[in-house]
Order: sequence, then C-alpha cells, then structure tokens
Amino acid sequence: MRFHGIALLTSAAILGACGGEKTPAADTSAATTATTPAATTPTTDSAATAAPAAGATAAPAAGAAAAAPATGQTHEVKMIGDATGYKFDPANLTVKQGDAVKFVMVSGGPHNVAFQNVTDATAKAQLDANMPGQHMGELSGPFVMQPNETYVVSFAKVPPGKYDYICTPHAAMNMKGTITVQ
Ligand SMILES: [Cu+2]
Repeated sequence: MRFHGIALLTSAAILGACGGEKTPAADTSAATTATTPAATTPTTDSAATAAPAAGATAAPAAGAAAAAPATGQTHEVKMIGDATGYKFDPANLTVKQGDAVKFVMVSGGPHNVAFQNVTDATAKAQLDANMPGQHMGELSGPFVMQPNETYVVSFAKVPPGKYDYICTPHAAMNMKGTITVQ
C-alpha cells in the first residue's frame, strides 16, 4: 500500500525539477513581425483624366514632324567672336525651302543657334525636328567649341518665312541673325 505513495512523490519531484529550468531565449524574436507597411494604392483618378488630354495634343505634333534631310543647296554662316565683336556672318541669309545652313565655328566659342519667336506650330515642329543634337531645349542647338566645328540645319519642309535666331551664350553681345525661307 505505501509503495504507491512513494512512487507518486518521486515522479512529482522529477517533473518539478525539469519545469524549473529557465528558458530566457523564448521571447526575443516576438517583436520583429509587426512592421510590414501596408501597400498603398495611389489614387489614379487625376492621372487617368490628365493623360488622354496630354497625349491628344502632344502625339500629333511629335508625329507630324520627322527630321527632313536637305535636298537643295548648303549655305554657310560663320560664327565669329573676336575683337570686332560677336556675330553671325552673314547675319541675314535667304534660302529656299529644302536648302541647308551650315554654321561654322570660326572663333570666340562656344556658340550655338537658337531660334526665337517661332509661333507657327507647323514651322516650329519641323524646324525643331531638323535640329539635331539639341541640348538646351526646343529650337536650340548644341554648343560648338572648336574651330571648323559645324552645325547643319536643314530647312526642308520648313514653311516659308523669317526665322530669327540668336547665339545663346552671346545673346547679350547681340550675336543674332535671320534666315528667310522662300
Ligand atoms: Cu556665340
């Protein structure tokens, strides 16, 4: 009869000894799962309504004017900056539609060619398309720095009219010209 009681006591003592061990590592990783940001779905209402309007006006203008290679004569205009001042020579030039103008860096660079006040949309788009290597914005050619460096603008498909241009770096020195397209 007493053997049962002893057996219960000893098994209880063994269980108690095991349960008493400390396990401090259990709760250190619990805090890491809480900070997944909620994916925000941006409201696209304004973008959706603005995009078709912008595309409708921009796409036809861009598509209408592809660069048109010159088919006629090439005229030369010197870009000069020296003791006499800054100028295009000749400053006033008349060409036929389809001709090209080759601007030649002579001295005093950097120079460029930047057309001003082209209001006709067709002329603007075509002239812009015919100006390679634009770095400074619409109707504005890149800088030419070295003597004999050239910049060629085709006037193919450019509507007849007067096209005023400046040299951006020397605008304040009155370096400007006009090309009249017939
Ligand atoms: Cu210049």
